[in-house]
Amino acid sequence: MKYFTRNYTYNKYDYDMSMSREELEHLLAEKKRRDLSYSRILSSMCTYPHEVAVYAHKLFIESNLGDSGLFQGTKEMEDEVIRTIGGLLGDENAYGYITTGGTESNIQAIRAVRNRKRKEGLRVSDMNIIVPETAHFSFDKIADILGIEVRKAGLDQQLRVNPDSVQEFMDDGTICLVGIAGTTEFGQVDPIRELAEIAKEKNVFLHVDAAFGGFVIPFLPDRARYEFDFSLEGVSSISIDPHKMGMSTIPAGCLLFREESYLEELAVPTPYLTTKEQYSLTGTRSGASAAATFAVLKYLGSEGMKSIVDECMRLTRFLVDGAREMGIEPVIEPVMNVVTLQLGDADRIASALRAKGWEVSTTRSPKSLRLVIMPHVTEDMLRRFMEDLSEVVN
Ligand code: 0PR
Repeated sequence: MKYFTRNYTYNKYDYDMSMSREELEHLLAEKKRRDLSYSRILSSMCTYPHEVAVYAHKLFIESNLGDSGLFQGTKEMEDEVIRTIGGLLGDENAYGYITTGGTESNIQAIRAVRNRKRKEGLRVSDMNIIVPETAHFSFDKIADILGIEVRKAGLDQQLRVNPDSVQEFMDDGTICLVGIAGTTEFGQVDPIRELAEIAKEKNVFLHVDAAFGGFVIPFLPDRARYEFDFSLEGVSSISIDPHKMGMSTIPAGCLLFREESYLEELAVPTPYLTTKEQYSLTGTRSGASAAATFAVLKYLGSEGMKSIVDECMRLTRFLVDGAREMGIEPVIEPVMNVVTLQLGDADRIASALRAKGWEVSTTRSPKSLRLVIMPHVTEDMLRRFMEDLSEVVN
């Protein structure tokens, strides 16, 4: 609009004046330069989405699964994604939907059990769930939002939840146990089989948080060592995130229940929409990331996913071997592509590495330097990283 551009003075917070397309692109490019590039990031559980994910995302950019009757093609893709991921996790007849990520999936899983137990007559204020000490902070949000107590069970030497500690915390108010397949800080897998047995015996719901590990464990050569999915009878629900190791676009999580009735616990009537009820936490919901997830699964197939995990694991070992040559041991032998290095002064080393341009993180207990070897990490990147690491530790 000429009228505005004539008197235009650049003020980033002034929304009364419009900007020319050229000025806008310039401003966006400037902002983009302020973002970090993944080529220096060793702390994130996200990565560049796969190229086919970006293509599908753009193609379905306006699609809204919140009113899925309007977007039947997208809905078909979501249904197929649920079947495919269910199949990957030992039950292609699992029920669920594509969430915004691990946080929503965890909230919704616990909300479904809470609703069921409330119907059965238990008071919410008397309910508790038991999570490992290593649980993601989404469980602190759950305590707050759902108003139930979250108890944190202790760990064994390998930083897996200790089933005895879980049992000690259980009482008549325990509505759910949580196990983690791929802990945020250490990439460790809890003894899900043992938790599943306790859950079955005590008739308690078991939720498995596989937000990170769900797209890793099924593709590991020694996957049989890490039973975590619906093939264990006691497992009731699983969260698994396409926007982490699934290489989809953000936001894409996935929540699956073994029994449809738990999904129904989440339903609210939606009188003026094309569908009768809705079970997602958000109303309007990205169809684009559902399409992106569909695209990655179709295009890569399990062979393609396996080769991505293989490469991440090769680089994980490359990093651990390099660290050992410097006399640094990992906290646990990595199960998946998360490396934690024992360093007395991990915080100082992390800031020295940041000063050299590396984004790294540290763990709380035990304190260590934490590196996530996502698909954007290359051997060359790790060589340069290790040179800098050896400088800062010496
Ligand atoms: N469950 C587990 C085991 C997780 O690791 C995470 C996130 C969640 C649930 C929650 O998932 P959403 O963040 O999708 O809701 N773990 C990382 C974290 O919060 C995610 C992350 C991603 C961290 C990118 C840093 C980063 O740059 O620590």
